[in-house]
Amino acid sequence: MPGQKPKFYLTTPIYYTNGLPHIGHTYTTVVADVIRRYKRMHGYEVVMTTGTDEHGVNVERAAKNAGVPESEFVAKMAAAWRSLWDELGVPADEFIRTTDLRHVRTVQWLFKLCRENGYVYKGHYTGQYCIYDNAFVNDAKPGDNCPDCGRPTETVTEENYFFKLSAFQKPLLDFYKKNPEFIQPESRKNEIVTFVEGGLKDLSITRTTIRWGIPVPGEEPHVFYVWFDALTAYLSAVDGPEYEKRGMWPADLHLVGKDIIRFHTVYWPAFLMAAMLPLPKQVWAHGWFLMDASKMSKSKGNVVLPRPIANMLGMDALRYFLLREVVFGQDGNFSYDALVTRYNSDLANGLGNLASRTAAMIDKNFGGKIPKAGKLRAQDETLARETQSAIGDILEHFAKMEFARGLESIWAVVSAADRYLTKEQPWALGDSEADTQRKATILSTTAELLRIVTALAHPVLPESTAKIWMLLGQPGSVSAVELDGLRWGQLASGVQLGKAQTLFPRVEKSEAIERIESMANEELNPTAPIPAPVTTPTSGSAAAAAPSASEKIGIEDFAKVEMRVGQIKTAERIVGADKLLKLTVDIGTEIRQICAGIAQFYEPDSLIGRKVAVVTNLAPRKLRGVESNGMIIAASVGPEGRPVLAGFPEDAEVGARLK
Ligand code: ME8
Repeated sequence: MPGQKPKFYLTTPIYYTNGLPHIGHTYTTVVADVIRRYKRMHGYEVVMTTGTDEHGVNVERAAKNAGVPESEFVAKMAAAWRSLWDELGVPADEFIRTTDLRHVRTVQWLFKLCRENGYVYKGHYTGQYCIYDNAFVNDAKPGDNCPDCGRPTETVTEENYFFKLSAFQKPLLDFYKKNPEFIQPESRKNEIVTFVEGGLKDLSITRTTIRWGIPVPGEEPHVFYVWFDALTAYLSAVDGPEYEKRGMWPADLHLVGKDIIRFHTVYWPAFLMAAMLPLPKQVWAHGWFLMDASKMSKSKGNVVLPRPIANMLGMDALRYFLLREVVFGQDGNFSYDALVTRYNSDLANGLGNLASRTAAMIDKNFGGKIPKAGKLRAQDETLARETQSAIGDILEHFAKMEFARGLESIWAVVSAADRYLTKEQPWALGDSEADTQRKATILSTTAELLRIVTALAHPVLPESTAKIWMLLGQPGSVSAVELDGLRWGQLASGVQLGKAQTLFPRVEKSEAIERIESMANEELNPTAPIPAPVTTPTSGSAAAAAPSASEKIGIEDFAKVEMRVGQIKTAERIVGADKLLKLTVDIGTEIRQICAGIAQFYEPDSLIGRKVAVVTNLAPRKLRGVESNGMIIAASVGPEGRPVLAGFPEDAEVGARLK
């Protein structure tokens, strides 16, 4: 239809509900949100889908451990994922749960199409089975033990439905050839082509040993097995069987991590080919964010959570860091140190400073009204020309998913403005007419550059660029700027500046890191009955992250926390962490290393021999790179939260449990 916007449909993976989002999941979702915002500013109608993958044995187990029915367990988890994305400013346009009725219908419909077209048959699946956990153990060989419970597995054969994946070797290879952009980045494409060329085995897509899954209609107790169920969610989210009416399918982009590229570039197109449905246009597999060079996991105590970072530095800072620090497609290491360094240098001292000082000078010299440029000098024209030509380069980098290079180019423009101001020194000019004219030219040139930078950076820094846009008094909303029409010379002059805004307040690095880590510890170990951990700051956003004091818990919850009498054996300061002490503490059965945020209030030597209350069953975590295996209990006293260690006026034996 004439005048109708082109559509763009993109997805993140449908995340598992047996955990909560960490920085890795946040990365994919943030990138999807950035692309969504760019596409909208290019005039597209965009739908972004994310959601939760809720079936299977792991959920069955997790719900059992939590003592609740599966449906209740997944409802809670899905709500937590969804509300975190809302809170972080990356809300789903479509949030699909694999327990949604619309999804169940779509999976059953897709299966029916594949079966009618002759690509599904009944067969027998033989694998290693754990009779204690009631689950097949993937990739196990006869004689292997169950990785979950450690008991021996048995070889079991069950009736399954199979998908004829083997029939799709040639169609898939032809498809990759005809659609060279389908698998990105290029390096991963070779890996997939080699895998498919090696031959494809048929795929078991149902199970009778799993209860918690979508039933195969008329074939109970068969339920669909993980990937046939999960991948179909992308289609369910845009109306499944009625996809043509909605007009969003096929997906233009599936964003995934490199761990699941095979499922998306081999199984998924094969299922769709079998059902004779349109195929997605592109699958982009990015690399891993690693912590200390290894994959994040809760048991290792090295997961990085998004909320504490957003609370401390703002979500824009996290978004900027994730996209700027690592070349999209490659692995990268996450470090709080690098995060705060980038925040201070690029955001606080860079963009934030340019915006505030430009506004302050316009305020002072022109009563807060953006002045009109006078006669241009060569240096003004050069800056204008360079900024204009940077627009095209920056947009091209983003179109090619080269986020780090795109941001680097935007910040090169910011630096050029800084250099220009330093050279032209508008603050050193007087009040004569000629000087005032010159000041007007310099400041309007800088404001115009800032307007362009603000529009270009908006998809990555949505909150702060909206503030800068308002500060510049520009009409409408920055998200409504059409990037294709962005040109030098469109600054609205004569308009009144908006109110001054706090953009990126500079932070002291070690303090910021301590605060983030302390909030993360609270989120990972929400120990409601225990007084605030001694590393908890008392003011601002950290307080907001603390569990509500009015929430009641049962005695069985309290019993989960193991506290013992400990005796401090050694205590020393940690270089680069003003507030932390590294302690070794005898807890009766062993000597533990524990970090405590008490360095500003206790001399290390004064603590030696002291008996303290210790939480001994917390997952280990790292504070400023030092492992901490437990927590010392202290009261948080007074407005500055001075820690006072809990102790024992009567003698208590080391290792005795607190009840
Ligand atoms: O695989 N670095 O769900 P999942 C970067 N339910 N990205 C990371 C990451 C890290 N350290 N950790 C996770 C599943 N991710 C299936 C998907 S889709 C039909 C079904 C991101 O919860 C990355 O996008 O294990 C990865 O592919 C995804 O989370 C895995 O999420």
